Amino acid sequence: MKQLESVKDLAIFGREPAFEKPVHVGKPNVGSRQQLMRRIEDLLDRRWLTNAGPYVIEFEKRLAQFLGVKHAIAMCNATVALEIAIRAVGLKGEVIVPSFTFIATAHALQWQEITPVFADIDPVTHNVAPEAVERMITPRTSGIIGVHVWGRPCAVDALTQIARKHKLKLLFDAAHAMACSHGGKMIGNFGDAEVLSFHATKFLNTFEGGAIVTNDDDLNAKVRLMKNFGFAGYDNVIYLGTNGKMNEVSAAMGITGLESLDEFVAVNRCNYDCYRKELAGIPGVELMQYDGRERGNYQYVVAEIDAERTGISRDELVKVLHAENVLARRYFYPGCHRMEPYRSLFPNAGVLLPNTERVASRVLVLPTGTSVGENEVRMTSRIIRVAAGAGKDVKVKLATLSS
Ligand code: T4K
Repeated sequence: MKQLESVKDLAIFGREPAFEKPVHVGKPNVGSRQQLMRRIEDLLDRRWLTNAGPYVIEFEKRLAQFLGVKHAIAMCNATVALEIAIRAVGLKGEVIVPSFTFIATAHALQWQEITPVFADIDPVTHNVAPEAVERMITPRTSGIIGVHVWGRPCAVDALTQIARKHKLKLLFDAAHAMACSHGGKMIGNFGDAEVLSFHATKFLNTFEGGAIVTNDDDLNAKVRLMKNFGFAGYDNVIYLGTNGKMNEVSAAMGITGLESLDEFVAVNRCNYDCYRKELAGIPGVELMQYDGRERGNYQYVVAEIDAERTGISRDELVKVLHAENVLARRYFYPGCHRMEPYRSLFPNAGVLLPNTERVASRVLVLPTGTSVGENEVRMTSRIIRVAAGAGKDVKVKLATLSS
């Protein structure tokens, strides 16, 4: 392991980087290779590769069982799943969403010419603030999409009440929240429907994939039609649909991953606890907390950097980490409202989003997952401690490097 005693040992001062190869946020969790390969051989032998094959059916069944939800509909990715869920529940006009989310949440609406109206977040939970949501309701509002950012449940109960009171549809973007609970109940059981992502970087992955989960029988039937072009049988299309199907290789990966969920959580939890210990007491570096009373997947290790106390900004710290080959990320910088087409459509949106802007400028997502171990966590933490402890020197050095 690289010796890192003082600021001069950092790679930005010309020393060798801490890691030869990049250490990523979001390196995929992979379950038993043997089981996966056996399943892939099996599906090749069967020559049934997609279109509601046996593995997709099994994956949906196991997923629904795991979440304690009536229906799980596997999809090609969470963005298409969101688009389908939005259409299936009949959203139109305006829909209230946080801006502090991955761009897909907003795009899934705008793609269908529905206006995403951005509501501000709670600065502590990073999730959309119910009072901000209520303030944004207009006669054109048809629904709310809450996002369980970092897998921490958003204000599910308050949002449910607001939706009931104003007769609005309620969806949850649960892309981060596979295997997480709220009030002891698994995420997946709330609102009209919830959408999970199984993208490669997610806690459970199917290479690319997603699912709509719901307890509503009618919605289930509608979504199943919609994700398969509206086919109700051979030669019989009874609805407007698209292609949202999951393929068999993805489902095989999903089933295999489901069998290793406990192991994934254990590794993530261990990394998180190690970061907690290693980052403790650094002024201006605050690690996000998980509620120990709920189930969590610990897939995101999120630090907030207070530039006034560390002497360097989050962005400067990112440069220091990248020079060491630690590819920490600035999710969800700069916020959807500062990306196109929203930046042009709503140039002044930021005025109503002060917490979003502040959090987006401070958040740093650190590497974890099953390909990250104690060495990477301890070294990453050490780099942060050394850099934050000598903020002024780092700032000056970075300025000379960029001039
Ligand atoms: N809603 C929310 C709240 C979401 O966060 C997302 C996706 C969605 C909806 C939409 O879900 P999907 O339609 O994708 O199912 C990544 C993911 O691509 C994206 O799925 C995810 N959120 C978002 C938070 O992160 P990028 O632009 O950061 O991806 P990229 O390619 O930079 O990868 C991230 C890191 O992971 C890199 O450091 C490299 C590493 N990586 C990535 C892949 C794909 C690997 O090590 N191996 C890999 O195979 O968006």
